[in-house]
Amino acid sequence: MACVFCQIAAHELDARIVYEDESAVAFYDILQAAPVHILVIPRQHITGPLDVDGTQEQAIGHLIAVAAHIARQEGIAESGYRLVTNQGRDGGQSVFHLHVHILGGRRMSWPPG
Ligand code: DGP
Repeated sequence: MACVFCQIAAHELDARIVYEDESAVAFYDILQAAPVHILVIPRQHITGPLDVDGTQEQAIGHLIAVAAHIARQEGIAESGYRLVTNQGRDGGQSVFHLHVHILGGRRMSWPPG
């Protein structure tokens, strides 16, 4: 079966998409861990941060820029937000298509659990 995030990017699976361009898509996480919890993904299927190579650096940097755009759009730029990318079992990764979580709308604690 195709990757669930590839399916969302292709509009084959429903999601609350808040941003998209030629290389990135952003949509609300189905498990809301904060009042604003949005995932930014590259359209290209990359399994996780461990699989990023030199040719993809610009696309990965773009995800951070998209996150800043979305933070302004969603009204959390001033209050602040957290970006999280999980890798593998100990990182807590559950979907194996690279994604950046944008978490905001409440004060985040540190260290994360
Ligand atoms: P991670 O654990 O870092 O791999 O985060 C994956 C996130 O993806 C998790 O918070 C739940 C979310 N997720 C999983 N399946 C779907 C889905 O079908 N739609 C949406 N919107 N989010 C999903």
